[in-house]
Amino acid sequence: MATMTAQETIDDIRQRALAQLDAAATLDEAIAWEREFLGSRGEVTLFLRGLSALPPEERPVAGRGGNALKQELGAAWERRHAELASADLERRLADDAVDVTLPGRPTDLGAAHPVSEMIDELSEIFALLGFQTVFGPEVETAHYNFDQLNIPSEHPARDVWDTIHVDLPGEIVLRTHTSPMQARVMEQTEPPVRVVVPGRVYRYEAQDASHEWMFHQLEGLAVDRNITMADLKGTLAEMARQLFGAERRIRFRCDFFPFVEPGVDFAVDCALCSGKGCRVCKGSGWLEMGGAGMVHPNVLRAVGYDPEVYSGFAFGLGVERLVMMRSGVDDLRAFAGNDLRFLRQFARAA
Ligand code: YSA
Repeated sequence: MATMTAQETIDDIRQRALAQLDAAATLDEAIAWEREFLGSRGEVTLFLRGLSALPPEERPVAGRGGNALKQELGAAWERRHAELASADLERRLADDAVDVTLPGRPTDLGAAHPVSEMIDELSEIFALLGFQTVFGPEVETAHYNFDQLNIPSEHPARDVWDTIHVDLPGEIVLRTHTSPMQARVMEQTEPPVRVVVPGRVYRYEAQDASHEWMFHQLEGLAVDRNITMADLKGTLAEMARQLFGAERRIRFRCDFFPFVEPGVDFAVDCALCSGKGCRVCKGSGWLEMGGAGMVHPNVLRAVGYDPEVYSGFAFGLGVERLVMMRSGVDDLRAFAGNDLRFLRQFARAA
């Protein structure tokens, strides 16, 4: 085959290059085309590099023609590349388009734990009765957990509390009740005092349908001149009326706590069996909600209050038990059991 002249070579490259560029359907193909013809080892580049090997009389024409071809193909590539890039963008926009008219996907919403909800509700009820909500430490000294509550170290009542001790210098415990906050609050406040103290408490205790080793209490304390047992009964009766409704029965019976005189236990009739007797109320028809009483003069004296001038009442309610009686939960262990099926029943609709 006869060798082509420089002009023929240029025409041949132009023809193939333009046809191939026309046929490039994607950006990738256009980029490969540019490498093939205009890249550092592309056909046009190699042609221009080979000019020195041509006979001298052909060089000027071949040089001009080659450079013109390079510019022409470069411009053609810019156009085609822009066309394909814009088509590519259109396609991606169409593919990724969001249909804003579609209904949204529902999100899993969290909800407050039923015990937290009960604490909030109790705080509101007691706020309307003039009580302020305060919080105290869960890791507590034996001084506040026992001594300030008229339970000295040799007192037999100290054994009752199934205490979990913390391995720290001094006698440090996980508080067994919220009552240590009584002394902490009174030490910081002049009477009158009216506080409620919700929070976790811990006891080394066997678990059953109405007992956990970690549970919540809500302590109440009111100290002023002329506070009587009638104030205590009226306050707890009003709380029960607001929580459970007027038809539920409540009961006060004598009980002993070293930090009250006299002391009572406070119960409501069992919601699970309507007072007939079941495993939760242990057949009695009543479930104890808390202990209460008139603050012992020794407790008032220990914080510098004069028991001849001031008197007060206090109570400690079991929060899980209040939820059980209100919502018909028959096993207290469910509250810390982490079963979402149980917890979801309490989630309010958003
Ligand atoms: C008594 C007199 C006062 O002036 C002030 C407070 C008190 C209450 C006292 N500090 C106390 O802790 N009494 S208690 O041991 O009887 O517990 C109070 C309530 O906590 C119980 O009535 C019960 O509702 C709940 N409770 C007790 N042990 C529990 C429990 N709830 C779940 N699991 C346990 N293991």
